[in-house]
Parts: sequence; C-alpha cells; structure tokens
Amino acid sequence: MARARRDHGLHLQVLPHRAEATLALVLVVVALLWALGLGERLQPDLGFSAATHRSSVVRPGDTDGDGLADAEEDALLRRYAPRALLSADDPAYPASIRWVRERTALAPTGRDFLGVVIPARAFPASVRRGSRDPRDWTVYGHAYPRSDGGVELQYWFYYAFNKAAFVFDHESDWEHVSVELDARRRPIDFALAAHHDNSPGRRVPWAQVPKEGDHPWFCIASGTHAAYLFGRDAPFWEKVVDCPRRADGTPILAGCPVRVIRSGEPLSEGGSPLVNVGERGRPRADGEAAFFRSYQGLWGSAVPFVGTAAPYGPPFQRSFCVDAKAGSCW
Ligand SMILES: [Ca+2]
Ligand SMILES: [Ca+2]
Repeated sequence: MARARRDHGLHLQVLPHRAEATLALVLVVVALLWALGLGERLQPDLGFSAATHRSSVVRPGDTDGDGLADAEEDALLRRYAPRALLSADDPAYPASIRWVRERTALAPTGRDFLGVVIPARAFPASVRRGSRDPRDWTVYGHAYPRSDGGVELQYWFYYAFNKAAFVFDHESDWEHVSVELDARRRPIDFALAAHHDNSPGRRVPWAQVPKEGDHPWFCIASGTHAAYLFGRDAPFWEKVVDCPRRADGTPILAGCPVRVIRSGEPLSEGGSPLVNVGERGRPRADGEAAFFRSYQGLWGSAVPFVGTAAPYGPPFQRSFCVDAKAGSCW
C-alpha cells in the first residue's frame, strides 16, 4: 500500500516536470530567435571602413564628390536603366519614399527602440499593398567609381512590404540590380540581387542579358522582390511570373500578366521616375535623395524575430558600396 502510494506520488511529480521542460525549451527557442533577430537588425551592416569615409574634393559639376561628373552619372544611369517585370498580382507593389512618407509615420524622429529609430506606428494594410501608379515607382540610382577603374550603376527599388511564402514578412523592402561598366564605360555584366546573395548578387555577362536597346530585362519575384534574369532561375519556393520569350530572350508582353517598370522614361508614357541619390555623405539636391541618404532608422516595424524586422536603408547596407574606389562611395 505504501509502495503504491509512493509510485502514485512519483507519477504525479513527473508530469509537471515534463511540461516545465517543454515550456523551458520553447522559451529558449523563442529567446534565441528573438536575440538573432535583434542581432541582425540592431546594427547597420555598413561594410566600409573609416578610410572610405574621408572627404573628397568636390569639384564643380560633381555634387556628390565621387570623381564622376553629375552629367555623366545621370546619363549612364538613364542609358542602362533596367526594365523590370512585376507580377500583376504581386501583394506588395513598388512605391516611392515620398509616397510612403505621405502615408506613414516614417520620419527621422520616430520611436527609439533599444537605440534604433523606428516609425511611430505600423504601416496600414493599404500602404503595404504599395501603389498601382507607375508614377510612384521611383527607382533610386547610385553611380560611383569602382576600385578597378570601372563604374558601378545600382538601381534600388522600394516596396512598402515584403510578403514571403512562409514567414519572414516585414515592412519595407529595398532590392537592387546593378549594371557594371569597365574603365571605358562599356557594360561588362548585369548583377541581380536575391536574398543573401546581394553584394552585388548573381553576375550575368552582358551579352547574355535580354535587352530593350541598352536596357536589361529582369523578373521580380512576387512578394519578396528578389531579382532573377528569368523566372526559371528562381528557387522552387519563390513565385515569379515570367512571360513567353522571343529567340533573343526578350519577353512577349501581350497577354502576359505583368506590369513593366520603365524607370527614366517619360511619366506621360507609363514611365517611372529615376532619381540619382548621390553618395552617402553627399546626396544630390533632391529631397527624396536626401532622405534616402540621411535616414538611419529602420524602414518600418522592429518585430525582433529573424527576418521579420524592417530593413535599414541601402546606404546602411553592405551592398551599397561594392568594390568602391577609396573615398568615392561612402
Ligand atoms: Ca559624382
Ligand atoms: Ca555618385
């Protein structure tokens, strides 16, 4: 009888211990994810040293002081501006800095979350869907000299939300592609950033890139906005709407369920604005370029799980200055 009572008592004690152990394990996993999320986002991934911060001589006609004349930067950015295929049913369309700032609390004086500036409130669903108007799909161009004597042309696209297939949704999404020129300003390749392969991303030789004149074509993954030359280049878990292709690889747009982003083309003809943002220390005069360069906070909520916090702006990401000539990109 005494033995039976002891066993019974033991049984009663084991169950709570199991529950506690499970709870502890769950708490440890949550804490780990939380810590990783904070670690990922609390510090900008600058990727350049103090040496690249040194001030350079600003000559007349070179507002951002990188050694390239304003007129040449603008002409090159316009000449090679990409043509992007956006899935017509993308849950998060592009937008501009101006557009999102008119609709959210995104401002230099947001809330301070453990030392990081974040907007004072979450983006409403209407903002997360982005804009259907191509005039709001501003592409932010960044041109600078590389250490090998060539010129890097980056094209940054802004979306107010990242809608992933499983988890990892977050407010604001900055994505880019690059055209890399040699020292004689001839295009060498087209680089496509996708997820962590983004500095500058997959390089495709220029001759293999389908083009409209000098404008390279690429596809934008639905929701995540990763860049792929063709839909077939995307991993299985990514949705990319591609179009039928001609023999030269250019897309046949008739009947294809996409919208085309044509930055630098006249707005009256369905084009989208192309803004030269200048350099990190010296933006061009435009107000959007100044905010692009100077806003050091998160571009949305700071939900501190891995991959769920809003990103920092491009100037505070490693991929902003790939192989830059010292002092030219900072
Ligand atoms: Ca310049
Ligand atoms: Ca520049």
